[in-house]
Amino acid sequence: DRDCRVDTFEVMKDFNKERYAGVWYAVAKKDPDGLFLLDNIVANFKYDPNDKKMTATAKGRVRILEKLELCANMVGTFIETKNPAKYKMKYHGALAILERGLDDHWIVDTDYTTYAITYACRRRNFDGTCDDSYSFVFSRSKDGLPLDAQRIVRKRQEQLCLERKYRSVPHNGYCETEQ
Ligand code: FEN
Repeated sequence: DRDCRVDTFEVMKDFNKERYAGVWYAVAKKDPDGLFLLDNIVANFKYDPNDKKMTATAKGRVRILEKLELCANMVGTFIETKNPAKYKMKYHGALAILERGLDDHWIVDTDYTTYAITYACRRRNFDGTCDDSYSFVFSRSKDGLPLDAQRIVRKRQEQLCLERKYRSVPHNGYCETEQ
């Protein structure tokens, strides 16, 4: 049977931060409990070869105070662990009202040029399964993923025990104009 204990999830082998750098468009996401980025989510990963550190910025639409919409500019710094594909991500928003925190950030799979799937578990059950997770499917293209990549992603979503939990992430240019 399927094993949904977080520690048994396979992640990307020999993850290469240089090849991962650049722009990724979120095409689908599984939301955590509480506040989150709604749509128009674009991440830009950077790798500094001098300090060998990975950082990222992410934009996405959020709704604050029930009806105010804005484009959240988030900044993440990545702390390495023993597994090169499992990071701790420290993040905060450019505006103080935005959420800040420290999440797991696992690169579950990527081919670097087409797709990536990431996973974060914020809270675990006593049996080692996840009680509050989020996950992104990223594409190098705004237009979504080719069929062969979709097939791989679907398999990974099942392995994360998150099949049918994702929603697609619309891009209508909301966060492309400066606000
Ligand atoms: C990721 C890509 C790599 C960089 C970063 C990423 C994660 C970003 C996260 C953002 C969360 C934003 C929230 C915003 C917020 C993985 C995409 C950094 C996890 C939750 C509100 C909504 C309503 C309100 C206040 C704040 O703060 N939203 O009243």
